[in-house]
Amino acid sequence: MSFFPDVPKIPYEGSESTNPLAYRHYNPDERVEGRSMREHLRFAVCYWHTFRGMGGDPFGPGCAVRPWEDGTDSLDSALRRVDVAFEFMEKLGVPYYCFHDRDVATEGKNLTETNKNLDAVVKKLKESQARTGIKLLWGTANLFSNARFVHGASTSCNADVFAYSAAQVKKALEVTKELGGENYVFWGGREGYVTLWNTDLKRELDHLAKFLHMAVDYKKKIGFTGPFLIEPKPHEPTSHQYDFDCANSLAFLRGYGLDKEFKFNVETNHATLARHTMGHELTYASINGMLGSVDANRGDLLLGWDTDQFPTDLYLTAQTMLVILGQGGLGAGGLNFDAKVRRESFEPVDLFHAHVGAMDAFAQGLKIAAAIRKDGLLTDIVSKRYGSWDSGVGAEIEAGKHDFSSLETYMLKKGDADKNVSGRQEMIENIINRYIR
Ligand code: XLS
Ligand code: NI
Ligand code: NI
Repeated sequence: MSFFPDVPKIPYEGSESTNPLAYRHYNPDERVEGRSMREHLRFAVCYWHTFRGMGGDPFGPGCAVRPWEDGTDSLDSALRRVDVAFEFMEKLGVPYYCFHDRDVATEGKNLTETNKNLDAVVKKLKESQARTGIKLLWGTANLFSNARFVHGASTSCNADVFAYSAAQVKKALEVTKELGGENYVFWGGREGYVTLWNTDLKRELDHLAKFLHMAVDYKKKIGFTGPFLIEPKPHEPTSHQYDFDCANSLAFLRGYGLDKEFKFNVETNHATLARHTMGHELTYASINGMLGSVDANRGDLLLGWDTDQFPTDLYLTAQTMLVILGQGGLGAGGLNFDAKVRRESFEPVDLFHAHVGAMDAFAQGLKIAAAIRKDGLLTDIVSKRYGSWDSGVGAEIEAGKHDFSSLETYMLKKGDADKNVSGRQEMIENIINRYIR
């Protein structure tokens, strides 16, 4: 039985194609900088938006047409969704997927029953992976939807909720390992606060760190070898989320002795919610050796929330791929489309249009980034801009040969600093435009 009878396997047809359900740039075996596009991009479909999203918003319930849904949250429908998901991913030709425990299986009336439901679906996921070759990029636990997490999970004022969360993440880790998941993600969810008047900030941060230390201990105990990834987000649903952005999260991890055990999963829309560009967040993570994976989406700059749109902007994808190529790839990480079709795009085929366009935008971004790197123009401009540090007093400062007194002597003798040169921003932007095609 087919759930998408009208959609064939998406072919690669080249840049001249006008077929909306064909790749114009994503040619998995095509080599760029000595590696296939498949290896560079490591695309993942996210289970929660693509197979659980119905298009609801604060003003109305979901109205997506999903003929395979029977309106229940039964185990039967969870198992049917696995078939939907794998048909979709096979047709797309995507190598990975990501999930939260509660996306794939429904909660039971207690933790024992909930774990049993999860095991039943995991069995089917495992079989489907073996049959199709599609793999799990990362797993995670939903510690935010159920009412018990109203005050947070590991940062809840209710110690029992901390305990429940520990049990849930323990299970999610086991399941991720069972499915050969290549990473495990921690997104803060409700780990933050809405008002400081009722919040013991220090105690909550201590608890968050304690929880992450326990997760690291358990990871080692069961021999899960994939990276642990923190996914920063500044707010939503809380007013202030503890993993605010990469810089803030790195300070937290270092402060609690956790920085060697974690990297980041950087999400575009979270970067912009923190009033950073994605380029900033990626670069900050990368220069600190912390860039592990990417939640590839985009926000709507006119709206102030996590709209999770599919990425189609070539400046964004090119800049993202520049940082990724610059650090020699994402290792075990990948590009996860943490993105949802608009409420107005309610037909099943829209799920294909969304992914095909986003994959193509990244494939094109990869080619653009590789062309920029090959010419070396941009790196030349930047290294020339810092040329004063390559010799003379600059090189001496970098080598630790100066202090305030010696620099005063130097400048008193010289009288004034050398003249500055232009930053040439407009010229550089024009150069970048030459590559965007
Ligand atoms: C929410 C997050 C979430 C994580 C996984 O804003 O992006 O979807 O990626 O928990
Ligand atoms: Ni995300
Ligand atoms: Ni998000």
